[in-house]
Amino acid sequence: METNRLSPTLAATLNAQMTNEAHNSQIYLAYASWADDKGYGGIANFLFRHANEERNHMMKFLEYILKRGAKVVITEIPGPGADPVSVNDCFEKVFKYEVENTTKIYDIVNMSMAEKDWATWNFLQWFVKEQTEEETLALGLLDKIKVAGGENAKDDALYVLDKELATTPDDATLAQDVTVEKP
Ligand code: OFO
Repeated sequence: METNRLSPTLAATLNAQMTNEAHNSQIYLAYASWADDKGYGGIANFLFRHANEERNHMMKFLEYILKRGAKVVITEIPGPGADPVSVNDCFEKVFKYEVENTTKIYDIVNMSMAEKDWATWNFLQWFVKEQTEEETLALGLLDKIKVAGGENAKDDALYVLDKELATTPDDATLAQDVTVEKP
């Protein structure tokens, strides 16, 4: 009896996305280690927390594939690439990777819609929202570093930014959660 509820194409794509999320976790881990090595403990703390988030995303894909009766395929995880060259470069890269991941999620949403696999479509909506949040967060970080002077940010501005990031929450407020009283 056939118990697999995912098409071969979707199963392969969801497996690839699972590895992608693990790859993103490696990137955050590498950038966090770079930041810590440079003396930015607050930025490192923020990035280490995000490495965990990406790892959680990986687990969500893994569980979903299993729960739909398909096979999970664990492969090697690609390396994170070169270290950032500055705090500004670090945040620009974080934003770029988040946008790239959003595009990947949207592609799978399109595939699930084309297949009329509404369970997968529904599962992916969590990630659509999550990516909106993460892009908002990354954009907020880019704004902060821009205000601090971007590539030319001075040590005292970076010191303040570093302190702030140690306690910056993991989640950004989404536009749909804003009210007149709480803009
Ligand atoms: Fe997995 O959330 Fe961003 O990339």
